[in-house]
Amino acid sequence: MPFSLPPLPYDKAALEPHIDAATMEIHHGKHHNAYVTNANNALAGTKFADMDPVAVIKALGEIPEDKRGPARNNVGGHVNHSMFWLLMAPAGQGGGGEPTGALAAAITSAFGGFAQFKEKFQAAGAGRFGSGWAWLVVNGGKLEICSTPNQDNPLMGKAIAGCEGTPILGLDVWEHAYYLKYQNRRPDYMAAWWNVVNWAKVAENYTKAGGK
Ligand code: MN3
Repeated sequence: MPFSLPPLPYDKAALEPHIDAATMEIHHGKHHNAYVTNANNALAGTKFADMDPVAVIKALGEIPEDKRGPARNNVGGHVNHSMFWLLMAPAGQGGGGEPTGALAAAITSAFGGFAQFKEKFQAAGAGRFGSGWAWLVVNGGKLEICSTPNQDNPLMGKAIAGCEGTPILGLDVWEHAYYLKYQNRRPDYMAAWWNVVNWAKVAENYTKAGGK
């Protein structure tokens, strides 16, 4: 099966006013869709075309050199965005609030508290020059914050992405994720985004990633 665009798990207007409907429509229907199309074109005729996209980005080194760059950008973009949509939910209906249980305890242990965690995570996003992502990862069972350029993902490994681990939360800080509503104000977008973070999904990711 070639890569395919997953449907949004909510209406494109469901994250208003924090993330506007026009941004969601273009981000999902145009940007994410283009990563899917380009990923399929890049890997057509190779064994990687039918693999799980997460497995592909973990095995970039095995991809023929002429296809590796397009795979890194486009399969990376597909994986990152497929995760991103699931990490959000309408405010007050699964979105926003604070983590609970083991994840909350791990965040307090690693960063000193939820407020300190948010501050550090936003700093990672604000400090990413140009386009990229901020991540909360489980690395060796412990929580860490990092950022990657472009469509790199920590699963690509430290040598490629500059950080490593299993991402459990990710924030897209490409201008296409916020420019229509927030223009150049990336910090305002990041601050509003907490209102739609789906902490139940992050907790599920934390458990699957072997967080302890
Ligand atoms: Mn994006």
